[in-house]
Amino acid sequence: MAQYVVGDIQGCYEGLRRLLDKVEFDRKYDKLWAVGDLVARGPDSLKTLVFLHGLGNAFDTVLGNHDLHFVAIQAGIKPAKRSDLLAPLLKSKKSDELAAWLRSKPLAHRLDKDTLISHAGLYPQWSLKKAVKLSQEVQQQLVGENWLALISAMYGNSPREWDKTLQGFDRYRFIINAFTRMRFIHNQTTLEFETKSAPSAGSGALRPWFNVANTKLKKQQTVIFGHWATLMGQTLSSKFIGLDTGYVWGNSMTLFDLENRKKISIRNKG
Ligand SMILES: [Mn+2]
Repeated sequence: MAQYVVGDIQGCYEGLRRLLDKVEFDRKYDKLWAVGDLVARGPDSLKTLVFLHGLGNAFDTVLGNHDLHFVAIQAGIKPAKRSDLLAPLLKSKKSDELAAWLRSKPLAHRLDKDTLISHAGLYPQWSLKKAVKLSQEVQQQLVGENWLALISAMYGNSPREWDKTLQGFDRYRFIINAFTRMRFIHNQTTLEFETKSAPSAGSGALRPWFNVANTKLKKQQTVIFGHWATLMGQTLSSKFIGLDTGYVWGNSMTLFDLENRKKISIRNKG
């Protein structure tokens, strides 16, 4: 039985299938996790979701910003952007069921004692245990009767700093932003959403989240994440495993084999 984590798929069904074929993925024996952003920007979001949903227990995912945004569009809270290429998914009869399925997923998940996956990474003040607890707080809301209010309230950049006394939508918005949109951190604690480029230096006031010291993270622990295509998986640390290698932008899609800790990629032949 092999266990894999795949990077951002973003509706690139054909690439996903080629990557799974390359490792001879067998849904009877193997398990696939995704780091989120299953949909949007690529050509086949509907086919991708139908396929992944159809894998049943052989597949699971954490939520990415594009997955949550699809849930918001599907619920009528946000208008669809043409560049997201979501029209066939939104028109499909399966759209309700697929959105509800995504909504039931966590923001962060511990694959084992020492391995966390989330879409954007781990906020430097949180332990793996804390991350899962905060993810569960939001997940409870997303499957509860007030989910629509939360989906409406999740947009926005503030608060930018974690404070354990945060409550209600401010608390949930920070947790969602940290797990799905984080890249750079300003002055050790402040989420910065404006910069999307790759980090040019690991010092100064603006650092990638994984270059901010996390005293709660144990030596043997690793964080697997996606979201940051311009990184191309380069964190310069074996503790932080970046899997978004920008297939949707013409680069490659990457799968991480949890057993041998190796990355396998395929190129977008565009
Ligand atoms: Mn993303």
